[in-house]
Amino acid sequence: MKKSLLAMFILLIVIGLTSCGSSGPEELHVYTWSEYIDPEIYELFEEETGIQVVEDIFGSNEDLLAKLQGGATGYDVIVPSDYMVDIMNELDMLAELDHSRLENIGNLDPTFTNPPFDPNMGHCLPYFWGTTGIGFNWNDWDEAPNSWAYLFDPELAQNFDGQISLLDDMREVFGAALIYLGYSPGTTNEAELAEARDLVIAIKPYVATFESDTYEDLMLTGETALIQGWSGDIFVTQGEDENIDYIIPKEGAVMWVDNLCITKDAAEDEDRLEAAYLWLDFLNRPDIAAINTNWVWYASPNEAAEPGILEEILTYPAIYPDEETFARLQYLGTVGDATEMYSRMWTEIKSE
Ligand code: N2P
Repeated sequence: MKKSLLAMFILLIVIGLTSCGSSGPEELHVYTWSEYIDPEIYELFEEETGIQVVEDIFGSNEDLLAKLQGGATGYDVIVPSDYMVDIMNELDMLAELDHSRLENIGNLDPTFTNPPFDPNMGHCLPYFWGTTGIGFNWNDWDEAPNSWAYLFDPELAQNFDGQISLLDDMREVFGAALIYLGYSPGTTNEAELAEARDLVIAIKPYVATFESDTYEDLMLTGETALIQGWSGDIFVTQGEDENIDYIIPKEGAVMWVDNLCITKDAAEDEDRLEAAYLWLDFLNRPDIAAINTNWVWYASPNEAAEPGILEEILTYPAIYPDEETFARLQYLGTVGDATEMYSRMWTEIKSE
């Protein structure tokens, strides 16, 4: 009798321990851009999976890279842009994607499923894409400011003395200045880059701030009036003040694709990896991708989500550019060793 009681007791302990070990992931840590997801999606995901998403924010691809290279562990899913995926792949920082764990992968538009920076989505899934242009307020204009000259020509920029903001993003600021000068936004030519640097230094007296996270709020409060910014951020602001608008200047602009990637770090732990796959697949469910697009106002690479996306988003030429505009868009591209030159000249701008 005593023995069987003991056996039963041991059995109960064993059952208890096993069920504890297989309780699955409870948290998922994402490292992403500000205001880049409808917060409701975190709740829906938790309701369905029991996994709580913990979000941390970065302001530029370079900040993301520096944080990870500085030894930060614990991030499961990160959201680098095109050229940064390239860099991170080179540095072997991203887990390989097992497509068989992603039921919804077929919802993606084939235009985005074999990007040059990550052939056949070997490591990442496209999340959103958009452009980097000019935000302005119709109160100040009869015709939209359709040239980077309004920001980069000192004569014109001084009209907005103290009301200009530029992104706190080395590649984006150089990218816009280089496009204005007629060069490639991914130049590795020192003289061209120096010219772009001098251009930014010349207008710096009129720049209120270099900001990437809350810059659109400054536009709403009227602190800034002419800004370099990301399409969706500015369109969301327009919802609160209809005089705010966004334009892709005639010289052209940067286009980017941001991507959902699982870190190598997360791949070492099956619980974390499982949570990351569930998250990537959840975001690619057509209903969820549509909710998200309708909140962020960026273009979605999820084709199956289209029926759920607001008509005004799908037909907005600055979100889904027409062919003529598309032809003026350029990726930043990787610059290899020239990154150091960019960093040095960026510091020169900042410390001027
Ligand atoms: C969202 C920022 C979009 C990221 N606030 C641009 N790569």
